[in-house]
Order: sequence, then structure tokens, then C-alpha cells
Amino acid sequence: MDARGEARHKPRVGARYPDDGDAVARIRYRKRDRRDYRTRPTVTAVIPTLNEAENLPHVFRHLPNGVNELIVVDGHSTDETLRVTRKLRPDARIVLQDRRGKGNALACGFAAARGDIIVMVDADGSTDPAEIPSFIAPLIRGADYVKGSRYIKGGGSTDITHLRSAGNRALGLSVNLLFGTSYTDLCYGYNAFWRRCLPHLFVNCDGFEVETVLNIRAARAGLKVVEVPSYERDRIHGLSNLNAWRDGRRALAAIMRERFSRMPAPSDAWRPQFAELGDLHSAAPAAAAPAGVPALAVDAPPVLAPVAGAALGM
Ligand SMILES: Nc1nc2c(ncn2[C@@H]2O[C@H](COP(=O)(O)OP(=O)(O)OP(=O)(O)O)[C@@H](O)[C@H]2O)c(=O)[nH]1
Ligand SMILES: [Mg+2]
Repeated sequence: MDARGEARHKPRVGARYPDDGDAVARIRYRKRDRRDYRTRPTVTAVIPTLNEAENLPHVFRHLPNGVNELIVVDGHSTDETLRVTRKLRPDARIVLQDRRGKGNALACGFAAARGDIIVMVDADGSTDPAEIPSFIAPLIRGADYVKGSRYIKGGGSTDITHLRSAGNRALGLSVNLLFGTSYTDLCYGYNAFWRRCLPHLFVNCDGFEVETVLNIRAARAGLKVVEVPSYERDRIHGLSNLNAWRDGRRALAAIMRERFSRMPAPSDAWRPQFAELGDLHSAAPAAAAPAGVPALAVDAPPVLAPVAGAALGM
């Protein structure tokens, strides 16, 4: 027990904090948040978008204040996604992915991120940005990588179909057997981790298998992984980009690849050459914003200033 009477958990891979994600833990986090404000780490939310203009207002509205940097990674949307982003969140950084697929989009967003902590949030309204604090709390307490789970107490989904749920469970079981993890939800896109873990996660896949790869790499690298409950809602507007059979096969192939290949040595070699839309605060009216042409900066070196004082010492 520490000075505040909180139990100190020693998470193992796939373990979860018994008290994270519930109301008590959130309140405790908020109190601690206020007290430790000066040493709080900075948080970057990475949101991949492919034609999500109608859903973004909902997602932006529910982002908590503690998010210091917002990165929208667009995959060549043909709707108003970029214009809506500029209008509603002129402070957001808009990154244009260099290839196709959600995996490549996340890799570009991760490479652009400057916060101490990165949290991945979908743009279709199915992952609730208001849950972000319950992902951050275990990281502050010592976890390296926090994964959302729809299958533990407090989690759930109105979005997942029986077919996808069965596939997810089968793939998850395989991963648990092959990699000694005890994950309850493998293919879920709501995760958060310290940016310093990126060389280990080595995000070099392009498609929807990205969550599977991230979860396996976290385990193979020996990161402290914690699960927190998460509730997934239906996509608000538009159609899913995921195809259960095609993407299930991709995830299975990724599992096999991870099992029979050597783990990439931790490095920055995975970093894609993303492009970033230029000065979002420029005089150019939003209506005149091009739908996809970057005016551009490549890669993102400067470090984001912490909210106040020094970033949390790790
Ligand atoms: N930038 C980018 N984003 C993508 C791409 N494919 C999917 N996304 C985004 O990734 C998120 C998840 O994609 P969805 O199509 O909702 O897939 P899903 O959530 O796995 O499946 P559903 O449960 O059916 O919604 C959404 O925010 C998409 O806009 C892509 O190729 N590029
Ligand atoms: Mg979705």
C-alpha cells in the first residue's frame, strides 16, 4: 500500500487493475490529477479518419480537456472530413497517411505525435473519448500499455456482430496460447501507451491487423500491459471499412508471422514518411481548404511542452 492507501499492483502481461475503469478509480484519478497537475504527462489523441465528417462533431465534443494534442490522420477521405476538422478543431494537426489502411494511418499518427502518452480513438463514434482518463490512469501508475476490453466487467459493445465476436475470441485465444498472454479482447482499436514504447511496438503493418500486431508486440517486448473496460457503441453514420473475413485472415496471418519470425529490434525504422497539412491558423478560409493537398511538413521533431512544469519522470 502506498501513502494514499492505494494498493500497488504489479501488472503482468494481460493483467488488469481490478479497480481501473470503475467510477471510484476515475474519481480517484481526477483528485490525483488535480494534485499532480504540475507533473502530469502530456497526452496525444490519434484519430484515423476515412470519410468520417458526419461523426467527427460527436467525437470532438466528447474529447476530455486533458488531451494536449489532437492528431487526425486522414486516409484520402472524399467527404468533408478535413474541412470539418479544421472548422471544429483548428488546433488539430492533420496528418495525411503515405499509404492506405488503418494500420498505416495509425503509424503516421504515432510518428507525428509529440505527447508523452498516445491514445488511439476511432472517428466513427464507437469508442467513447470520455473514457480516455481510465486509460491514462494505469499508465501513470506504472503500466506501459493499456488496452481496452469489451469483455471484462464494465465493458461491452452494441456494435460487434456474432461473427466478429467469435472471430475475435478465436484469434484472442490463439494469441494467448502462443504468446502466454491473458488478453480478453484482441481486436479492439482503443488502446493507450507511453510514446517511448514506439520503438518496441514497431508499427509496420498497414491494415486492420494493426491492433493484433500492437498487442502481440507489447507482450513480446515484455511491456507491462493492463486491460481496462471499454464500452463500444454503434458507428453513428456511414459504413464500416472492416470486412470480417478479409481482415480476420489478415489478423491470423499477422499472428503466424509474429509467432514464427523474430521480433524487430527496437528502432525508429518503422516510421513512415507522413505529410502534414500546413498552417491551420492561416488566413485561408475553411471553405477554400483543399480536400487533400498537403502544404507540408514531413515528420515531427519538436517536443510538445507539458501542460505545466516538467513531464512525469519515468
Ligand atoms: N486514415 C484512415 N483511417 C481509416 C482507414 N480505415 C479505417 N479507418 C478509420 O479507422 C477507424 C475504425 O474503422 P471502422 O471502419 O469503423 O472499422 P471498425 O471500427 O474496426 O469496424 P466497425 O465495428 O464495423 O465500425 C475509423 O475511424 C475509420 O475512419 C484507413 O484506411 N485510413
Ligand atoms: Mg468502427
